[in-house]
Amino acid sequence: MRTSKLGILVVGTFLITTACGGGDKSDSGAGTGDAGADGGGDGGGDGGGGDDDGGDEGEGEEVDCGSTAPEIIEVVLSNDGLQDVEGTSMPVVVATVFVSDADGDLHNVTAEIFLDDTVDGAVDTGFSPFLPSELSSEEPACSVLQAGIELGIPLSEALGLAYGAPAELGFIVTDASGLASPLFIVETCLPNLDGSDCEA
Ligand SMILES: [Ca+2]
Repeated sequence: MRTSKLGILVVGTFLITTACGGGDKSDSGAGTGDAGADGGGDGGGDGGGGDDDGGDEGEGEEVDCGSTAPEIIEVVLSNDGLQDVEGTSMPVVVATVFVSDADGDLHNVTAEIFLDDTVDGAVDTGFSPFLPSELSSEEPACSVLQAGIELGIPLSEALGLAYGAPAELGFIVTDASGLASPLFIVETCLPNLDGSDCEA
């Protein structure tokens, strides 16, 4: 799968994660959030290495949080100027992706980014020069209803981009159970090759 990618790595980090529904920090009377009662998610075996359930290498604990797909609420782009990416200087755009998911399984997410230089409200998701970015939060499984994810998008010259020209970026976030959000498209103008802002 995905062998045709150039394999540009997008560096992603969780900026914020919000548990306990309700958006802002209102006084959450119910649910103090210490997850005491959710039925043995992590199997309790703290006595030395009893890994007897074959083959799960830690990553990808199968926890069933629900079956809602995430939704991207907003994407904010900013020009990060010229950055050194694996030894090569190139313009980097930072995308901050705000996503929400009613079943709380944004504790592990995968973000995909697509790029299209035809500004027409559609972005082809059949190909991306960027590798999907997998992110894990520190929060307990099923507790992350909203997250802000920061993605550094390296605009390598090898991509043959039209620098300083209008473009569309498409984003898809996939939750811990593998459910993908609808494509979210942002119209932008790529920075110039020297990292300065597009003037269009
Ligand atoms: Ca979900």
